[in-house]
Amino acid sequence: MEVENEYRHVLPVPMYHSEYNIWSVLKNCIGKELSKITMPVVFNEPLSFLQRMAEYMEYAHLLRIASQQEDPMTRMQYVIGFAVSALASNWERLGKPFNPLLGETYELERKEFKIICEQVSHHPPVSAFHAENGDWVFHGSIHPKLKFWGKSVEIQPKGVVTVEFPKLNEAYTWTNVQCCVHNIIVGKLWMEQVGNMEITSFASGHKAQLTFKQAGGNSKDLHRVEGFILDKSKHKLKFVYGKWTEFIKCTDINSYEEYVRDNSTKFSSNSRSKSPNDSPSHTSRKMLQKFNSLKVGSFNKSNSMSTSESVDDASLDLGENSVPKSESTYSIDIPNSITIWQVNPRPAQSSDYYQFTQFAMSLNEIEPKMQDCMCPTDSRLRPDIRKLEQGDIDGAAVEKTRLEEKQRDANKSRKSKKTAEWTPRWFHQGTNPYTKQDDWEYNGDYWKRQYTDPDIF
Ligand code: CLR
Repeated sequence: MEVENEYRHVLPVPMYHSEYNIWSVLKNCIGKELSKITMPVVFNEPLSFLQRMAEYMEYAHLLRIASQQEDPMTRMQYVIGFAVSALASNWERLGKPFNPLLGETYELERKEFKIICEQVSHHPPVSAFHAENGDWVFHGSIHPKLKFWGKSVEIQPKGVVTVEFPKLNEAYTWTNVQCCVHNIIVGKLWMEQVGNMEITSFASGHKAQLTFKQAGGNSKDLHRVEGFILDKSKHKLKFVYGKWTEFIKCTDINSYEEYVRDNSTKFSSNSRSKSPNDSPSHTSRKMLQKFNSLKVGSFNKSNSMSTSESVDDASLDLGENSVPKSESTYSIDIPNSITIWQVNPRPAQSSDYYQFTQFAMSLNEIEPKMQDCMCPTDSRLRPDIRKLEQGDIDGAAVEKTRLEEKQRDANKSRKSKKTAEWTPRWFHQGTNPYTKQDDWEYNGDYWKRQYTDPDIF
């Protein structure tokens, strides 16, 4: 883990808490492609999406630990830890990062990693990244697709991410789960990560099938993640569980089965439904039946070992526009578990600073050593983000508009001159060798620091 003391602890000034209601903007946008909507800068946080992507790296030490393990299953455990930990900084972060400008870049070099990100396409918005540290490589691209449903916004981070351990000739890939922002019209905004994540190891054939549960009114499931590690013949090897906001643990299948048998009450949907069938032993039996009938080959909804019997009837219980609370009394702690990942606590001042983590606080800092070698397209040099960070909201808005117009003009003149389309400088389009999906490949040149600067700011 980083010695974070070296870096900035807070932003220059606390955030401005606006009274502005997001619905007043979005009600005119139903059905529109959200990436094309200009949102008032008061909804922004002073980071670009490229910087937000670099937040995946906060727990990069897990990749180092993974690369040091002898056994492929243990490596998989730490890769799972890394994949889930990468989402933790999203908790309560409801500010909108700035859309990166075409050609914008962001670099970050720390003890455990260095990463380079580039905005490789504007419409549709695609951000590519490549991180490494000798023993591992982590790369991918993200094309966030926002769907606006009225009461909620659904964000699908399209694109595949890959971890490679070159010395071991091993690669893992997965796709990030959906993110859902609730209470757009009324109530307090809140966010959850939902869906299935399948992490595949191409060398061993191991797979991790994880389910990020929908709170859907059942507060017990809020932020919960659980699933299994399977070998190549779909045999369950380990049970993995936790919350993407807090921790990930791992235990063996026997301990898990025993725990389900002995703790049926914890696994039942609590006292809400009072049907005669809901006696603990009945629930326990049902849970085991369900467990035994799990079809692990195909990855469908019923594949996840639900810790609640029914989410549907539970949803009646929650006030429509409230935020589900995590039940602190409810904790699964299965014997023989090991903790793979544990979240760093948020800094005390976090709520005055866009709910930033300590790591996020440092991302827009221009460190002294960067002064004379920084790439001229680096997000840290964006004047609109800098102004928002300094609390100058009007100034930020002016700069944001200017930059967006400048980008539009550059686009137009490229089109009229019939010069070639924009080509990204550090990535080129290719095919992911493992999944065969479209992907962006790093050309390896960024850190040579020979920058020809397109003037984008
Ligand atoms: C979630 C984790 C994914 C990558 C990813 C892509 C887009 C991000 C999303 C993450 C988090 C939430 C996000 C979103 C873009 C806009 C949205 C930052 C990082 C914010 C909360 C939008 C708020 C405004 C709406 C209410 C209109 O792997």
